Formats: sequence, C-alpha cells, structure tokens
Amino acid sequence: MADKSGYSTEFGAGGERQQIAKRGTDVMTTNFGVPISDNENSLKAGKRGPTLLEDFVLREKIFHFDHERIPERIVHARGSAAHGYFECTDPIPELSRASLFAKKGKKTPVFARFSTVAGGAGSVDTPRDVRGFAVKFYTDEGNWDLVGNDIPVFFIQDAIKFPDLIHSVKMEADRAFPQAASAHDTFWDFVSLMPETLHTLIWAMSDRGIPRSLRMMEGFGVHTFKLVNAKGGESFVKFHWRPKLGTQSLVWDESAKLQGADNDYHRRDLWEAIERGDHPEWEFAVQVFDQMLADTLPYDILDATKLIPEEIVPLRVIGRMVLDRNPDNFFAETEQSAFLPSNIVPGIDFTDDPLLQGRLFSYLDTQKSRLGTTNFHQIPVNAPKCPFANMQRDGMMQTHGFKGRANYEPNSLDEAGENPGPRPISTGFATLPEEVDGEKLRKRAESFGDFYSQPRLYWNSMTASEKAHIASAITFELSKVSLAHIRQRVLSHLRVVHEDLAKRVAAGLGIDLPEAVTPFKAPVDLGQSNALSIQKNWHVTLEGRHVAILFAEGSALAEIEHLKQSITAAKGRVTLLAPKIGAIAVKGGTLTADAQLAGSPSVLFDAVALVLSEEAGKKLAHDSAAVGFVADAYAHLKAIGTSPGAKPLLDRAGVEKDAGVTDLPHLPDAAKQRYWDREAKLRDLA
Ligand code: HDE
Repeated sequence: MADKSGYSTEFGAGGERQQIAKRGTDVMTTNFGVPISDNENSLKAGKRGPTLLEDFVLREKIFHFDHERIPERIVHARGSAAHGYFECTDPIPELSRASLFAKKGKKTPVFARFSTVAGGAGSVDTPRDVRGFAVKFYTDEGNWDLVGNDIPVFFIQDAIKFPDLIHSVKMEADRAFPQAASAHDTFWDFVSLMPETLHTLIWAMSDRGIPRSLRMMEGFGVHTFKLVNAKGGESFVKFHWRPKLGTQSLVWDESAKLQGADNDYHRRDLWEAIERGDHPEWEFAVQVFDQMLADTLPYDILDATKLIPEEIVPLRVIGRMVLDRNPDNFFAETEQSAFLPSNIVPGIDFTDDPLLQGRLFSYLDTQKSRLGTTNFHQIPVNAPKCPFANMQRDGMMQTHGFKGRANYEPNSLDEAGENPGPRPISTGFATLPEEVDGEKLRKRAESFGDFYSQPRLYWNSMTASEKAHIASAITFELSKVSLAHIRQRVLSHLRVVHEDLAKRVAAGLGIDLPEAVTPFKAPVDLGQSNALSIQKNWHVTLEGRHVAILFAEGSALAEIEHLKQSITAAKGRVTLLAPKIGAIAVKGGTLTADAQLAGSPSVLFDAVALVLSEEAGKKLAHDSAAVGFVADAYAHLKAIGTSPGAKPLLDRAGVEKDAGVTDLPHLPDAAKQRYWDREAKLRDLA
C-alpha cells in the first residue's frame, strides 16, 4: 500500500507495520525505507578523514541526483501545463459518436500543455515563435490527444521535411546559438528554399508569434480530421480553441524586453491566474464540411499549410475548456506528459494528410527516448482514467503485477475456470473503410502546389498596423541574416505574396528588390478573412488585463483606492508600485507597494497609472527607472492614466497626449485597449 506521497507503508506485519505507518512521511528514509539519522555529514574515517564507500546513504542520494534529468523534448521543450475539464455545450451525436460530445453538460477531465517550439526547456517565454497547444482529454473511451498549435497552419506539407525544418530553426549546429530565435541564417535559408513555409511564416512574423498570455491564444488542431457517427457516417472537421479573454499579443520591443524582465512571464501568468481562481477558459469549436465543399476549394484539405476561412465554413461552438488546477509537481506531470496525435477515440478519425500521418509515428517513438520505456502510459498523467487492459506485458519500469497465465489472445482458459483476460469488442475503435488505389511513388499532389495565395489572404486580412508589424518583423529577422543571397531569395518570394510587403521589407533593409520567383502554380485571389486579424476581433475588456499604479510619497490615497476599486470591479488586476517597497507616507495615510518600481518595468503590465504629487513627479523625472517605465508604456502603445503631478515625468519620457493618455478617472476604460495609431508617431513604420 502506498500513502499519499507514494512512500510504501506496507512493511512487515503486525506491530512493525503499524510503527512504520505511524512514522508516516515526516521521517526521512532511504529509497528502501531505512530511517536516516544524519543528512548533513557523509560517513568518514575520522572527522577530517576520507569518505567511505560504505556510505549507502550518500551513495544513494548522489546516484539518484546524478540521474534526475531526462532528455528534454526535441521540440516544444519549454512548456507549462494545467489540469481542468472539457464541457460539452452543444452535443453532436449526429456527427460523432465520441463520448465526450454525446451529452450537454458532460464533463471530461483534461490536461493541457502550452509550449514554445524552438527554445530549450530553460529558455524564455516570449520569443517570436509558434506556440504548442496540446490537450489530453481523458474520455471514458480512452485518451484523445489533440496536439495542436496557436497557428492554424504548419510550415511544411510532408513529415519527411520535419527534421530539416527543426534543425534549421534550432540553434546553429556548430556555434549553438541563437537560442529560441528564428532570426538567423539557417532558418531563413531553409524557408527561402521551401516556399510551402510562407504561409505559416507570415503568421509567425505577425503578432500571432508573440502572444500576450497563454490564456489569450487561439488553438488549432491544424490538420483536417474526420468525425464519425454511430452509423459510420463521416464528415471532415477542423478543430478550434477560442480564448474567452480574446486573442491578444505583445509588441515586439515589449516581448524582447520581457525576456529580461521576466523569463517566466507566460508560465507565471498561467500559474498565478489559476491560483487566483481566474480559471483560463476557451470555447471549443468545429468547422465541419464534406467532400463536396472540399472539391470547391482551390487548395487541398489534406494540405496542412492551408486553412479554410471561417467565412467559407463557419465555426460551431460545441464545448468549452476550463483549466482550474495547477500541477502538484512539474516534473511528474508537465515534463512527463506524453501527447500522441495517435491517441484517438471512437468517433474521430485521421485523414491522409501526409504531415499528420508522419506525426502518428513520431510522437510514440520520441516518448521511448524521452521517458525511457514503452510503459510511459503507466505514468499517472498519461494513463487513461477509464479501465484499460490488453496482452502487452513486462518491459522496463513495468508497474502492473499481472495475475494469471492469460497473456495471449485468443485463449480458452475460461473453459478451465481461469481468467481469460480482455477481448476485442465489436463497438471498439474501427477505422473507416476507404478505397485506396495508387502507384507506390515519392511525389506530392499538384493540389498542394500553391504556396502564395494563402499568405496573401493573410496579408490582405490584416489592419494597417498589423501589416506594419509583419513587415517590421521580417525586416528585423532578415537584418540578422548574414548571407545576402538568402535575404534576396526571401524577397523574391515575398514579391509573389504581395508586392507591397516585399517593397516594405526591401526598404526597411535598404536593399534593392530582386526579380520575383516564378511560382509553380500562379496564386489566386482569395479576398480577405476578418477572422484572421487580432485587432479586428479585439475584446474590449479589462478582464485578464493588469494595471500598474505607480505612487510615491505624497500621492493621494483616496485617488489610488478609487482607481483600484474601479479596475477590479471591471475584473482587471492591479499592482501597486512605488520607488520603495516599505510603507510610504501618502496623503491620507500610509501605503505599502506590492512591488518596487525598479524591479517592475512597465512591460509586465497592460496599462499604467501615475498617481503622483507635484513633488514626486519632479523627483521621478530624474529617476531612470521611472522615465523608462513611462517611456516604454508609451512606446508599447499602452494606456497611461495620470494625475497632474506626473507632468514632468511624462515630459521627460516624451509622452504626447492622445486617446490612450488620459486622466485617472478615464483610465479603467482606456486600459481596455492598445493604441495602435500612436505607433506611427513613434517609429518609422516599415
Ligand atoms: Fe510536433 N512534435 N511534430 N507538431 N508537436 C513533438 O513530440 C513532429 C507538428 C506539437 O506539449 C514531439 O512529445 C513531427 C504539427 C506540439 O508535449 C515530436 C511533425 C503540430 C508538441 C514531434 C510535427 C505540432 C509537439 C517532441 C511533422 C501542430 C508538444 C516531443 C510531421 C498541429 C507536445 C513530443 C507537448 C511535440 C514531431 C509537426 C504540435 C518530436 C514529426 C503540425 C504542441 O514527436
């Protein structure tokens, strides 16, 4: 028997056993239960003498420590996860027999992990990157893992290119830098030679590549999957997650500065939100379509570099996910969680998407290398919550003690009164029959051959400010590429995506535009899809947003309290900042800050309020932390609420009045937005 902490208490019998049980887990023991009397000193021959090999306590402790690390994930190494539930809000039995979609109100436990792709496990949270969005549903007919991303398309069409893509984006092989960054030669070399990457590339270069919070990201299953109903009727489906707080992003300079201000910005935000009871929530929606619709599209639904605009196939919301519990132990749960696109349940099925098909092998394979055993499904976070049984046996780290002789099937042991073990059931998972006919060949379908229409659709769907961000991001990344011919080749592709984009990047770099490439397939005009823009779909709300109130000696307590109250009433969050962390004399009493100004730059907040007396305003105008705090909030297009005393500080930080620079009473409203129009005043937009 194991107690809560996993320490064995089943030891001997009678009194001896009771004594151990009473001892509980407050007594330190070796891994084999021997009580330890001294955890400070190793066993030596004489106080200053050599350490003895005999010291099993020391040996065991160091031995275990030496092997604490496991290989990090080859991609998506840095991630954060939480437990929660999926709730079906609109059942779809007519489309799928999956049990989690069967009944309104039905709840299915989930474990969701969010990750960056390129950086190592100890890298930072806010680099420009795609984010992983992996959800494990513990359904009552087995685990379903929807292992998606925050971008609805992928860089490549065929799994055979994945190792090349990842080698190119990770730190370069000889020098081992840059860490967690795509702005380097090998990545841009690869993508410029593989124009199928252009669509995901333009998403990654847009504000989607720098999310504000893991709670403010959309998620996508990316591939086309199938839904299968009880009668075997099938439809195609794409899966979507939509964050309750709306999709929000950082601005580039802010995301770069956050890497210094708080490496764990996203991880901390997710953890703290759950601890506070602000449970992150997403709507779960499906885009369902049939072969007839698929035939009308000018691209292939099996091509993971393409999306289907919501304007063509609308989203149907069928559920919601709420994350309400942090892991107890990061290693045991988050690190050891193993997501497998091949984990599928009756009612859902794969398609022939060649990227998906390759993934079905890779994820199972990689767990053996990462977790060391084929029995990784027995680790609690990976085990289904429904019963499971088969004839698979033994292997490293086997924890099940199987009883009886039935480790093969069929058997007739039941006829001799023995337990025959599990047998297949006709209602179990059955792959849909599909006629397949074709030559064995290494070729790509021509229907996969248009690489430019969808990046153009994306570009055309952005606001002016979003376009500027894309052009600036590509300019920035290419400015870090040292080989001129790579920059040229990228531009020659961008010209086909959109002449305007190519011109802006060339101008930003200060180089001439090269000839455009001749595409394999001429792009077609797909119009625009407003659903793709973050800014056009902004949720005007304070919920999930964080406002800093900066005060100092002489600030008016009543003003601070009133402001704090109105922000929290609108579901915003407030942190009080002051130059000093100790109690400060303010007008009307004393006040203690939650954090110190110099350690809390404004990149950590969505909006700032400056509640300052005239004297403090003058003083802080000569404090570089205060000036940087305000100048960055302004440059990052945030709302700034000010009392009149803050004027010298605003002047010193170069703040000019605009819709986002308000007096204190208007701040709670102003803080619901970013001020994109301000950007043109602040920098030469690409
Ligand atoms: Fe992954 N990917 N991937 N990927 N992927 C992994 O599996 C792979 C792809 C995604 O939080 C690895 O357990 C191949 C698309 C997420 O644990 C590995 C291909 C999408 C995660 C792997 C792709 C993803 C991974 C590394 C091309 C979005 C993190 C560790 C065929 C739809 C899951 C692991 C977590 C992780 C392989 C492409 C998402 C090596 C071969 C497309 C969210 O198996």
